[in-house]
Order: sequence, then structure tokens, then C-alpha cells
Amino acid sequence: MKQKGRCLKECPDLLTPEEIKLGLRTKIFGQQLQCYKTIDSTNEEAKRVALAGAGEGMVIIAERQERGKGRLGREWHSPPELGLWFSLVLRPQIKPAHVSQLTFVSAVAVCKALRKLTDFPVLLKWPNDLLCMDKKICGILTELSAEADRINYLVIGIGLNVNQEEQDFPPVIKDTAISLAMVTGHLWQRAEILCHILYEFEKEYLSYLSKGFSQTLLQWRELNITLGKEVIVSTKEETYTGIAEDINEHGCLLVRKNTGEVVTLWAGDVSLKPKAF
Ligand code: BT5
Repeated sequence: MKQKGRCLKECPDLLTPEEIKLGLRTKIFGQQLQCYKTIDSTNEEAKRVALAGAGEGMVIIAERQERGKGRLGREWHSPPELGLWFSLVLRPQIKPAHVSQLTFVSAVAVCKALRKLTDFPVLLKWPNDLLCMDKKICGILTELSAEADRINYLVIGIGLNVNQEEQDFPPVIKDTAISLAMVTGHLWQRAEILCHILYEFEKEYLSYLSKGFSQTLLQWRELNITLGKEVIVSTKEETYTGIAEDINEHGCLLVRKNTGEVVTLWAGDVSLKPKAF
């Protein structure tokens, strides 16, 4: 029996519009699609096409990114033909202040898609990481163009490690990164995974637009690894430890510092404090 998404020797792992469209079950997401062999960053290209008028649901995908990026200009390692590096153009009619909610909508959607595909307990780490076996398997980068009171467009970039082996990661992330193949012990067909993700993402997005953020939050709370844990918080200004108590309706993390003060965290890096033995 063919396992979902499993890569068989006789079927090459192609990431072409034809291959992707074969498995697409969405109405909007990915119906317009541009595939590149090499690009600077799919987020950058998505912003360019959005500026030129690309409609909601346009997907930009590349085999390889020369300048794949994370938050704060950090590098996203995007080697050729081993991962899914793609970006989606969205034009939601929501307040610009609510834009970070979309990062959570996409994280929940990708997490659900991967859990359905692999049966592995993929977990969410605030604000934009997906972890498997305590290592990062996927990162999400949301970028926004807005006026004071309305969104022009939003780009959500998703980087998912799929078929890398340990030696494919550079030394700097070798101990903290993992791929689907490393977790499951076999290679995957990226086009099929992409179709699953786009399907879950569209469902989650439409449900968010009609029902609001509260049900995303409920799901995020169920799938996350951050809440209730002792965490180390690093922001531009300071580093401190505390307990991650909850997230609020904007997706901010509420951290109780050891002094008792509760901090509302809009951005920053959070790592789980290792337990002392
Ligand atoms: C993120 O940033 O996790 C967001 C990554 C988004 C990448 C996608 S790929 C498609 C689209 N186009 C782009 O140019 N970007 C998006 P952040 O939380 O800042 O994490 C970045 C950190 O993750 C780096 O500093 C490394 O430590 C680590 N890292 C880099 N590449 C990685 C990889 N392939 N797997 C796991 N960790 C990685």
C-alpha cells in the first residue's frame, strides 16, 4: 500500500506546476502558482508579485533560495531539492493590528497537515516554529504591507525541511534542525506534502475569517510546547527567564518573570529552559 506522501524510487520528486496541480484540492490557495529553480527569496518574489497585483492565494515556490530569510534578516538554509520553500499572498480584510494572528493560523494549519501525514507529534513553539523531537522542522515568516487601517497584502513564507539528512544541514544548525525524512525514516514527495498543507491552510484561513481568532487560539494551545514551561526570553533589549503563562488575542506571549511581573511579549525568541537534574 502506498503511504501518503511517501517517495517511491519510480516516481521522481518533482516540484512543477503540473505535478502540484494534480494533487491540489483547494479553491483559492495555489490555484495561481509560480515555480522557480532558483530565487533570492520566495517571500521577496511574493511581495513583488503582490505589489504588481497578484490575487489572494498566489503561491511562489522555489527549489532553492539564494537568500532565504527568517525574522530580523536571519538566514534560512534552503538547499536545492530537499525542502519546501514557498510563500503565499493573502489579502485579508482584517485590521493591520491583527496581522500576527495569521502566523498562528498558518502554524496551526501546517502542524495539523504534518500530523495527519506522519502521525508524529509535531509541536508549535511560540511564535513561529514547528518542532519535531525538540528540533526545528519548519519556520514561518509573515510580512505585511498596510495603510493605517487596512492591509494591502500579506505574505506568509513557509520553510519546511523535507528530505535532508543530518549532513545536509550546516554545522551551525545541525543540532537544532530536523527534516521529515529524518523523523520518519523515508523520503517524501514534496508536491504531495505541499498540496496537503495548502488544503489545511485554506480551510483554517477561511474558518478564521468567518469565525475569528478564538478557535485558532484553542487549537494552538492544544498543539504548543511553550505554555506552562520555564522559558528563556531574548529580545533586542534583554534576556530573562520566566514562566510562559498564556497567549492573548493578538498572539502575544504572556511571560511571568521570576520577579512576579507579567510581560506581554509581541516579538522575540523563546527557548525552553532545560530541566535541571
Ligand atoms: C523563521 O525565522 O523560522 C522563518 C523562516 C521562514 C523561511 C521561509 S522559506 C520560504 C520563505 N522565503 C523566505 O525567504 N523565508 C520564508 P526565525 O525564527 O528567525 O529562525 C531563523 C533561524 O532558524 C536561523 O537563525 C537558524 O538558527 C535556524 N534555521 C535556518 N535555516 C533552518 C532550517 N532549514 N531548518 C531549521 N532551522 C533553520
